[in-house]
Amino acid sequence: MNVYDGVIEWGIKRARDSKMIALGFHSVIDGLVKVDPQKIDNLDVAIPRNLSVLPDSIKCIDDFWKGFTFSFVNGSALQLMIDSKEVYEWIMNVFGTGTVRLGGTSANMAKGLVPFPFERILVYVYPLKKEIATLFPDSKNLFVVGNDGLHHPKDAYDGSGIEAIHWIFEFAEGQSVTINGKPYICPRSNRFIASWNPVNSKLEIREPFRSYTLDHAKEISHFLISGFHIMQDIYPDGETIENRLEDLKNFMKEMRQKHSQIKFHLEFASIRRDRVRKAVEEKLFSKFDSLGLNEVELSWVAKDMGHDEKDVLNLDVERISQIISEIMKENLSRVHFHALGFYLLALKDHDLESQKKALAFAALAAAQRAMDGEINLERFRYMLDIPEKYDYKEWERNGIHFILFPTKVVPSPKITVGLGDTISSLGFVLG
Ligand code: 8BR
Repeated sequence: MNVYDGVIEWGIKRARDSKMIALGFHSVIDGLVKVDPQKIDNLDVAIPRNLSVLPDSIKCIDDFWKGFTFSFVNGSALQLMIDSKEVYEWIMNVFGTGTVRLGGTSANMAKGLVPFPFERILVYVYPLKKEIATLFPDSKNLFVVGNDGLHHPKDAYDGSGIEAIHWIFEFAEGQSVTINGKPYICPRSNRFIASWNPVNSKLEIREPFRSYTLDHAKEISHFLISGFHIMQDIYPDGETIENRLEDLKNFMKEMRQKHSQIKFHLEFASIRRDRVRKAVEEKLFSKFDSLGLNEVELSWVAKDMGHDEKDVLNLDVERISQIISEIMKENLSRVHFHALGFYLLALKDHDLESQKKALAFAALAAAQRAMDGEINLERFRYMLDIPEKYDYKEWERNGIHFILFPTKVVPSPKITVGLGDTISSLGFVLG
């Protein structure tokens, strides 16, 4: 039997039977800037050739250009946080906001889930200003917590302004910039992301969201948490990443006390700061039920554990499954690894049939979204004709069940941003 048989109808029914799904704590405005090299004068900057010489955040304008030229010259994607208000204001003056669109893991997940008949998708947005609220789709099953209960973001915003923005500087293969008097050609279309988000960098769970979710914990079946990649080692007021994660752990504990069946998923994303990443790995992994990550993210986790990151980047499934088994402690009973062409799912004590179908549904959604740019359930069935490149496999090791699930890959995708969020969120909530 084909692993995709009957999956579309199954997924729709499963979504219909759902309860409330909560998404926190990372919704933001993305500002898309298509870089025009003609407008960039000669840059006087030492081009960082590898990651180790890059600043781990942007503290001055020179750091901004270092990140920019690294991405441009090497053709590799990079995200850096902006730590200085002066740099934020400087970018705003020079580039403006660019074309704004909804971004951030939680908002991306919301966008990917609302087209399906889930009853209620609750998303955390702070600060909820007009600019971000109006970017959310007009879906009847999408909610934020307002001062008097649940509303669509457009019916609940409070004032206007942009307090957080993630700039995405896109450049195309073949573009040229002059650096230290010499021309450099961009080898591969790519992007450099510079994020300004001091209001959310502590991953605070603010009111009224906090009280609402605690009061309604019993109605929430799934809670997906992300936004760790914008956190800091030490904050200006002396608080540390470890203190901040303790606060999150306490919140989760309180939620579990009110609703023991609630399931928490951690979406990893690219956490560049070593101390933040290690704190998430050591303090949080074992407190979550489920974890989602891609090959680059798992390669960092592997490196932190003392393993060779290349095994992961080379998609050595045997090594990847060993590494995943090592992180599955305490609550963590599900790890969903996604790469181009296959997912690897590691499970302890789960209903395998629904987990497999959930992966298939997620794969169809990702392929359709890649092809058309937006989810359209009507077009899922066309994805069924795309042949898979891997063979389905299932095996067990040390009490962990592994599923290597072949996915559908669209030859010339319209978009690839946010696909990981779609894959992880659908796989988790439907599974
Ligand atoms: P991240 O957002 O975490 O990087 O995940 C991206 C995922 O999108 C990949 O792991 C892959 O599964 C999926 N994907 C990409 Br990239 N291109 C795709 C394509 N052309 N068709 C289907 N899925 C794709």
